[in-house]
Amino acid sequence: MVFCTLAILSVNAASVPPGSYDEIDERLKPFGSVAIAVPAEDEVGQEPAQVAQQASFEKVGLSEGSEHIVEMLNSGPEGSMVFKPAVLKVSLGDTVHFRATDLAHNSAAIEGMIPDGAEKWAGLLSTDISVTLDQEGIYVYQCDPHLVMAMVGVIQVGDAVNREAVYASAEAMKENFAMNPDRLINYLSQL
Ligand SMILES: [Cu+2]
Repeated sequence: MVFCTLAILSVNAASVPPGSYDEIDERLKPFGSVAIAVPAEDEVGQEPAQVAQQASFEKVGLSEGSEHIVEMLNSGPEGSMVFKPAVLKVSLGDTVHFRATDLAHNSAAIEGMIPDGAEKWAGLLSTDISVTLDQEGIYVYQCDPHLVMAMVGVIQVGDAVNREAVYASAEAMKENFAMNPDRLINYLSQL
């Protein structure tokens, strides 16, 4: 039993940062403290998750012009069922044209994830819809039939005045995504 635990620790030791070797050596010295050394495995295991949360994404620039096109697609650079571009930065008063390039998609603003006072939109399936954005802030929208696959998109108009509220909602929304649970957070990171 004791030998078994020690073997696992020595394997882990090969993959931890140099600074951690001393700690593990220290814990392995007295035979009686093997049980104390076990939590170190948990600490090592948590590192990749923490790194992933801090991962940064390339920011998108302000889109030129006052009219912008977002295509509704079955597949794109980020996987299947996507808006393209899924992350857009525009100016106050600009218009976004959602194009039904592929069928069986729509664009619908998500309640609570658009700026205060902004008008919600809800496009029909397989139908183009144009939306004029006349309130500053972040707008998050979805494709109704593919929400479970995280078919969502984000648009920032002017300053992200509702950033905190949108991020809080985005965390809560992960439960709705059976696939691509981090897609929305990744999109928001690009604003
Ligand atoms: Cu869709």
